[in-house]
Amino acid sequence: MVDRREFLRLSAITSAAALAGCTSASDKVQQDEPALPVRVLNKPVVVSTWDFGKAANTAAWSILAGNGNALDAVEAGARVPEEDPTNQSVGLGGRPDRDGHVTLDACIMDAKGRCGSVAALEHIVHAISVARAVMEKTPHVMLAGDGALQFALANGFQKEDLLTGQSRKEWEEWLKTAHYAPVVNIENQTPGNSKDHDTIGILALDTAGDLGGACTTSGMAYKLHGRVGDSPIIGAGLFVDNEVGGATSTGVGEEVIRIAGSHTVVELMRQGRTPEEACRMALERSVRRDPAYAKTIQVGFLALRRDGAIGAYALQKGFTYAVKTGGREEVVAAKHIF
Ligand code: SD4
Repeated sequence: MVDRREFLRLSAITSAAALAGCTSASDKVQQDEPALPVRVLNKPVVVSTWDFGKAANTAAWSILAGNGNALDAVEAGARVPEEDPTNQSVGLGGRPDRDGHVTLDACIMDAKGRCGSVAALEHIVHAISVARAVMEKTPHVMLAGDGALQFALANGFQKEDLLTGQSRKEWEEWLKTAHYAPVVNIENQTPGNSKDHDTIGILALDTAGDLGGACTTSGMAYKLHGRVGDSPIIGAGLFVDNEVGGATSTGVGEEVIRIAGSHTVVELMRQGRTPEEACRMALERSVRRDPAYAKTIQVGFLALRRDGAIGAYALQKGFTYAVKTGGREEVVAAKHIF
């Protein structure tokens, strides 16, 4: 309950703020003074999770550099690992579930807050483009399983076998010792080895100042059939708010869903946190929630603020992200909590 004195005090603050004209959310972001050093980049800029994000950034850059829009750029970027059969956690060549099905999760979001998503989609290489078609051609946000496949086929996508010889071989090897429960943390088997963590989350800021984001994965290897991770869930694996910034995640999706990860990162940036602080503070929620569990899993967040500032943080060592802008192209190792 607000007493009369407190009410008058709040009213005075509100009127002073109104007189000063400082009510716009975008103004707040522009006025933010980062507490931690952040890289302030020129537009356009694209950032992606993991080392292989570099190739994705190159594809996205070819669109951004020609004044193309962020949505087209992130889709083009996400398609690169999707069609790479040597990448075993995204698209073609992805590791299957415990029953041998390669099932893909993907989502995409644009500057207007429009979004589309597919979950547990089989047989289609470019899940990200199906997600975009859901956004643009249906009144829905998310299609799952066979319905997503039927929608893709009806929209001209080709049906393909996504299980490559290498992924089949590894899965058959895994089956020799597999218990009924999926190996939840298989991605963390060799800490520090980035090849074991391969969801791509990609965020771009175009020359018009608009943001876009995409996230695509074959999910946790040897998961239960039907398992859906964070990557196709708007607010978990990806969130974009043009007034603030965008965020995306990689790692154990169950934990990212529990803390509504990417949305949490964006909301922390809205409150004035730098991208790096926002990523770290979101992870600290997981640590407070279950410290012992948090020590055993990997989760990484990557964020791009609407002014081009970027930041990332992970629970464990080994999370990297790729940055590309006019004068700069590099892969950066994220800070980590443990
Ligand atoms: C998932 N977040 O399906 C994904 C997997 C991942 O690095 O990001 N791996 O839970």
